[in-house]
Amino acid sequence: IRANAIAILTVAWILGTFYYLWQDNKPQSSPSSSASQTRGRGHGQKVVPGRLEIHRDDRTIPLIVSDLAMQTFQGQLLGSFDEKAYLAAKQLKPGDDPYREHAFNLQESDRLVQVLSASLTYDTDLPSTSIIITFHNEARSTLLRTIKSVLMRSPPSLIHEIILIDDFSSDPDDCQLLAQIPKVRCLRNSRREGLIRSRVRGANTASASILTFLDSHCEVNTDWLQPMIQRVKEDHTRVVSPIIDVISLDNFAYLAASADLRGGFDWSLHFKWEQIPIEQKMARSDPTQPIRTPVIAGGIFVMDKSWFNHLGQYDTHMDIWGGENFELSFRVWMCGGSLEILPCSRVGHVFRKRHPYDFPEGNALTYIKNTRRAAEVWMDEYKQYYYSARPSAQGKAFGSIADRLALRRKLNCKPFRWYMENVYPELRVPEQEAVSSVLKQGGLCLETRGTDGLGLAECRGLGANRPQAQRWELIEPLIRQQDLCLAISAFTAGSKVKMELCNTKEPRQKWKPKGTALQHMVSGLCLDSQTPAGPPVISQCRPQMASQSWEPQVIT
Ligand code: UD2
Ligand code: MN
Repeated sequence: IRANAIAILTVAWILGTFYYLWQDNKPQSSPSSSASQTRGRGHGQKVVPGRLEIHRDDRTIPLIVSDLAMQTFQGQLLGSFDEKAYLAAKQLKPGDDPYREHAFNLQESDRLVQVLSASLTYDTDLPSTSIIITFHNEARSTLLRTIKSVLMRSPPSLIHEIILIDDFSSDPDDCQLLAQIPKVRCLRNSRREGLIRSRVRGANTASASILTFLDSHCEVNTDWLQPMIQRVKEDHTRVVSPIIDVISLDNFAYLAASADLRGGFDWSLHFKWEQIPIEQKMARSDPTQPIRTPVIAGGIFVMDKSWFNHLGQYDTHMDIWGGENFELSFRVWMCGGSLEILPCSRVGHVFRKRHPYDFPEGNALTYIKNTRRAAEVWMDEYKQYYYSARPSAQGKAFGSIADRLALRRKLNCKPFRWYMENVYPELRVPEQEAVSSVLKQGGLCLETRGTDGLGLAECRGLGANRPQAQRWELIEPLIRQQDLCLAISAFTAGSKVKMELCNTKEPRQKWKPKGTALQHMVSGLCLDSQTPAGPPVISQCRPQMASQSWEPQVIT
């Protein structure tokens, strides 16, 4: 079987290579610029002039790339705003390192921002939105690209306003000058606040009923907005995100991201993209269906304004950057809403490898403060896993969380356990440290005999002198002794209980405590010693029955 599989894979690989080469050599249907030739190579994408297509199974998803053609849109969309002068004032000087200031290639961004192309479709049914963009020392060309793409690729009737929050950037003109563009408003913080308080400030002055948050270095794609507003209009408790495509930090090429990803995290509260679980993937009959996501990346989402306010906006004691996406995501799910990614909506974003700005309190301390607040307010007993994954968080200051706890009570939100069971069951709880104990019944102890036998016997030894045969590890759902586990032999009352090799997936080995009894999870029957000499069995659970009472006593 293995040899066959290898042969099949080899043939498939060779065929794939030939297909790829053939595709590459195929004559293009019309002449293409050298820029569009080099864009989007790799990642299974094929470049056709002016279009970037991703081929997935049976479907082709066309994407409009940013440098389609030069177009003059200034007259219609940017009003009297002098784009060239705005950019020229901050353009890279010859000889400057283009990556130094912003951690991406400024030269390419400057060059390409002027060639965004327009493609507008209209849908007049939907409510309009306030776009909120906060920034701190963003490059002018990326900031302008974000605004231009919004104005050019959204039905004008849906854009109520674009609110820029200048988070105390060095040059107030970066923001101020942009206010000449129709619909654009500029608010400047009088001190550095960070993205969380800045977004709240933006939301508080927004006058549309729907809020749309964007980072300051995005390029929205065609028809990005309508699918998101539609979902929120249908149910105001939905918080929706687009697929976030990648804008190369080197050449600003627009690269399509996989449509099979959702947001996840590990216990250190580190965000990561992960594959949709296989069962959910199989259940998706239509690739345009929304993808439920445990968390959102944080920067790009649409939310009903009254729902945003009802749920307590953001935790404004979080500083600068980081962690607010977990806090918002837990809150939305646990307090009656939902989070989804809409595959029909795509927005490009420049993902960077480092922060190009400073953190007044330091990057690590700020991230710890913010995530610690999220963990303390929302994660209940699960916060212990956060602390074991991030031991440095212990003892670090995180301020008062009284108002956020009050909010959680007021909104009557569900426990984190509910979130774990219903929203993110794929997040595994770290294996608990094994604690040895004896299982005591009266003066007797449960012990193993021979290879798979069991019985009650006088408790022997104390502390470290307890015999191995009487030491048990209760790691839900298993009751184990080294690599052997307590298992029922059949699911009916009276069936004998024995020892066998542990397997967490084996239903016969799953137990849970029920008062002082130990209940077998699937049959619902309880561990019963029946006759002290013979092997224990499972029988109908009867509280207070002496033969069903097992008191675990930790061996110290
Ligand atoms: C991601 C999110 C970002 C945010 C962050 C966690 C996306 C695409 N981006 O990080 O929105 O949720 O995770 O906090 O999902 N900014 C300020 N003031 C500051 C620092 C940053 O206004 O003091 C602005 C910054 O100019 C940018 C936005 O906040 O527009 C996000 O910052 P980033 O781009 O450095 O974050 P990113 O994309 O790495
Ligand atoms: Mn960003």
